[in-house]
Amino acid sequence: MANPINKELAQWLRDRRAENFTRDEVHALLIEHHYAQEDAERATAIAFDCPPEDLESLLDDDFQAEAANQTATWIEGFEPTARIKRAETQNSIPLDHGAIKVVCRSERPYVIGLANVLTAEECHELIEYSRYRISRAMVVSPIDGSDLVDDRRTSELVMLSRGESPLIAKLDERIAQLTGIPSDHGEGLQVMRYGVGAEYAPHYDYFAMGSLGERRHLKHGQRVATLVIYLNDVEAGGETIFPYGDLSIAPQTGHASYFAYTDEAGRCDAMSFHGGAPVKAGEKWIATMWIRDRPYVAA
Ligand SMILES: O=C(O)CCC(=O)C(=O)O
Repeated sequence: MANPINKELAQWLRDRRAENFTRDEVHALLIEHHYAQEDAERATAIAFDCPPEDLESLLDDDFQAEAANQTATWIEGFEPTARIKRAETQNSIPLDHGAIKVVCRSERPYVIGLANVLTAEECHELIEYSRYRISRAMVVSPIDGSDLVDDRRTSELVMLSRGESPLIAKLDERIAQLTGIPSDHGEGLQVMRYGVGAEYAPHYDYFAMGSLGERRHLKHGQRVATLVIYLNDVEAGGETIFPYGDLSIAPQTGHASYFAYTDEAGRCDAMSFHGGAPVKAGEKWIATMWIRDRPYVAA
């Protein structure tokens, strides 16, 4: 997810608009001031495509203070850190299909590598269930929160509903047992295929309050954790990477990476920045579950 637009930048954009700078001039100035291409495009779009009141809202001190202290809220009884306590002290977690094994742990970013989250048969079944339903993956538009095709996410995917088939219902329940978070906090499994060269460039899974588009998604709750389940072995590439933690996890059938990104106060951890590295040979299938801080009802 995108970085917030701070107050100074919002002010500068508003001033340039008031002085009748063109879109191209604003973009060129941002590049001249060493903004990354993608950030310059987003800022230009906010200045020229959003309703003026959206840009104005970024100038509000209370809003900026809230955005700087990015937090998730949670319902009573819910543990905002979303840590898997058992996986910190045990190497094996017995569940309905056998035992899930812990293969690696990182404290910050908080990542747990797991094996046997799904059996090889379940992985195969999930791929075949999804194969003919996938289409180009999208990202959340930072401008209005809608779905957007973006070169930073070049996989194909299908979004499954919670409990939509006996297999999916079983997996939803297994994930809830593993994480300790009720299955209705899950957004539903997304099954994704990456061909050679496809990737998901590093990003945050939590929503940034300072992003006009992402802010709209926060009314359905903040994301607190992600489970990425690998459904096949990938010949080369396709690791899940955590650039700030200098950590990468190679896909293996039935394995998973679990990462959680909120602390006791619900603050989101920028160290959770992560991505799916380009596939170099073969193809990569994964099933991702994004988990919210409260029961999730799709928009
Ligand atoms: O493809 C991967 O390994 C990572 C997927 C990912 O970043 C996500 O689903 O948020």
